[in-house]
Amino acid sequence: MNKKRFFKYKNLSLLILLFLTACIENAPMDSLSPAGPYARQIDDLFWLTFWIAVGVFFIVQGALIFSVFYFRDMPGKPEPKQIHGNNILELTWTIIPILILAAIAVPTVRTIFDLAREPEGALKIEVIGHQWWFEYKYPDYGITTANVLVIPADTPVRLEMWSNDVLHNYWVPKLNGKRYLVPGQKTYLNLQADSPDEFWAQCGEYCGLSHSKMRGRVLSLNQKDFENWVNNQKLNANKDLAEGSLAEEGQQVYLNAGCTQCHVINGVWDVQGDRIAPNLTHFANRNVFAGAALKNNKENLTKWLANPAEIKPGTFMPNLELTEKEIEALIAYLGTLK
Ligand code: HEC
Ligand SMILES: [Cu+2]
Repeated sequence: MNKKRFFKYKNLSLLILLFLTACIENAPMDSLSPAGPYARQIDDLFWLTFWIAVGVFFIVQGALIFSVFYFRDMPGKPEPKQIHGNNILELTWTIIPILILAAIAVPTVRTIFDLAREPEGALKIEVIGHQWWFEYKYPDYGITTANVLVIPADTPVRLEMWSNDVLHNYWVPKLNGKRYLVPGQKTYLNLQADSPDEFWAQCGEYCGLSHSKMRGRVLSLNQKDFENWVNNQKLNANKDLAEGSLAEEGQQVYLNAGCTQCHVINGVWDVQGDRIAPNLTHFANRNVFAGAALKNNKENLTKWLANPAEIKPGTFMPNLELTEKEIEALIAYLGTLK
């Protein structure tokens, strides 16, 4: 095969590969497999519109192909009758699309209003966007957490959202559409998951260097597990670590290396008011960190504490020039924050 042809085929196969990625099963960001009533409402509307569009496509293309063949020029065939300026035809193909659009508008507007309404008996959770992670507050329980939004399954949740810095956008494809997080203004979004499961979230608005790493998880738990989770989150962090243990050493590093300037661990370093970094009180309970860009394990934490900006360019967590030993101790300490 000559070089030029090879590249042509390579591009084509890349394109096909790209299309095939859309067919992955159980893709976590698939908005076509809704897992709750709000996402399902959107999905229903999508399919209704889609099938109407498919109908229009085949009728229009059919008429086009028919005309091309039926009226094609042939020896001895007279010119077909010209219909330019035919009032009845012009009116027909203007009125039919108007009727189709009007028919689609009714369920569309109804869905928009349905999705915006505050559901009865909803759990209220605040979502605050930061460059580049999501913070969650439960005003009814006095809980502050980050990255993993924990909700009760089969229960409506009302998110009240804003941004701490620039525009962000909260998107959990399997649970609802996108909604902006705006500095100085509140926006609202309803979520509900049918059953206990884990969902992926992503910031949907370009918000700076590490926008692509501003992700999240939504964990829906059954009622009992959710209550246990709430009760555990309300507790302060355990302060009584075994004397001389690596974790205790890590706590000392935490208190002395400047971490407390930005982070809060309830009961260990209580500060009133907001901090610019994720609350770490129950850090070990979360399976991801740094805007869900990383799985919460020793290897990733080592990389993160050694040089955060290498993982998330532009991050506001500085490189604190920690020694290997300090990092090891810190990780042991973070592991006690259940
Ligand atoms: C100047 C502020 C600042 C200081 C000081 C700081 N951090 Fe951070 N830290 C942040 C910010 C901001 C994030 C969130 C970064 C992101 O996800 O983009 C973060 C994230 C983290 C995370 C991940 C938390 C999560 O749930 O995503 C851990 C763990 C962490 N920091 C530990 C530490 C430790 C330990 C120290 C002290 C050695 C420290 N940080 C010092 C600002 C700071
Ligand atoms: Cu963002």
